[in-house]
Amino acid sequence: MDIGQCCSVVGAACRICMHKCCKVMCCRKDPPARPQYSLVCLGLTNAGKTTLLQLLCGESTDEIVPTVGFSIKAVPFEDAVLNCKELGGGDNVRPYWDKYYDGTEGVVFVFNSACSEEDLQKLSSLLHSTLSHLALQSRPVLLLASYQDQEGARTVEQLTELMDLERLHASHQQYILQPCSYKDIESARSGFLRLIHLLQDSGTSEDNRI
Ligand SMILES: Nc1nc2c(ncn2[C@@H]2O[C@H](COP(=O)(O)OP(=O)(O)O)[C@@H](O)[C@H]2O)c(=O)[nH]1
Ligand SMILES: [Mg+2]
Repeated sequence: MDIGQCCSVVGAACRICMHKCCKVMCCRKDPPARPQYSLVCLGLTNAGKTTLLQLLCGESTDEIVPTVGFSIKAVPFEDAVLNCKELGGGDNVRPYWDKYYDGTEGVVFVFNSACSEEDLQKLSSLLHSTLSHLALQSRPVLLLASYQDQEGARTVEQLTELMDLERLHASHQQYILQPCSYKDIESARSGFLRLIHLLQDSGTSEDNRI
């Protein structure tokens, strides 16, 4: 084989290789789109909302400052991305919560499950009055009973009774009651996964894929 023939064989081999590489690159599929859902994350100041959302995102909680107004966090899960709008929980902010309900597909309500009896009664009233709003009535709800690391934290059975949660069933509101704490973030995560199933069943996010 002379030099000319040798060059044309090498050239042909290169062309075949390039063709194969291009084919592999063009046919590589994007990862499947994950639906995203818009949630409001509610609860009193110091309930642990920011802490839980940051831990779920794998972020440090060393420098958490009180949430002023609201903040939005995209929390990624395997099957969905939850855009959580955390609203400040102070007395001066709660009257304006309903201004932020537009487009809400689900609700996360975080509370201190080790609080005093009196505070729990107040929390219960706040929960029921909040969920009776027209924009939230038919939305699935995740109740995160946080502070389970504290002495006196209530169980699911105690909270169901003390917070009169059967009323939610009676009004056909789907809810999940999930005990957790900042030391047990996996429990919080499993609550969110159950919420994602409810959101998928309600099928609201079809046009919302990312
Ligand atoms: N013991 C305990 N403390 C918590 C828990 N979650 C949050 N905290 C603490 O409560 C304080 C307020 O938390 P933060 O996330 O800012 O509450 P937010 O106002 O609801 O956003 C912080 O000092 C947190 O470290 C928990 O599950 N157990
Ligand atoms: Mg906060």
